[in-house]
Amino acid sequence: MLPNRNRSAVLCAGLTLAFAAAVPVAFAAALDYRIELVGVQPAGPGLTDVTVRLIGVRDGKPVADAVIFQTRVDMGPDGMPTMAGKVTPAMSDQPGQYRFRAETAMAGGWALTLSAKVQGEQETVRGVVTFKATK
Ligand SMILES: [Cu+2]
Repeated sequence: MLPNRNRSAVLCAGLTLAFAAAVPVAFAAALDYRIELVGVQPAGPGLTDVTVRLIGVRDGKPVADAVIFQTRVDMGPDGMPTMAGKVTPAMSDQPGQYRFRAETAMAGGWALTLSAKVQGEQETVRGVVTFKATK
């Protein structure tokens, strides 16, 4: 049996190790994925279909089955960050690709911001793609 003093030293070392291991993993997750623009398609007056792809940076492979739980579209790229529209998820036929119908009331530069949960990763993956709406 260890004397009391040594015992707490061992406990401390254990905690430090746990933190050292946890922090790099948490930061690695968000950096390991990237959200890229695949295509932009006008979908009627004031509507634009935007397709993005989620890829693993290390292997360059598309990541399917991610849960995109937060979306925002606004005209930040054209200096109007408060001008926002509704974003509705749409069906995508390609694994690793995610499609959205965005309300784009004005022609010009828009930004689509996404937050995603990837299976098996604790950290939220966030990404922004910019695109031009024609109307
Ligand atoms: Cu605007």
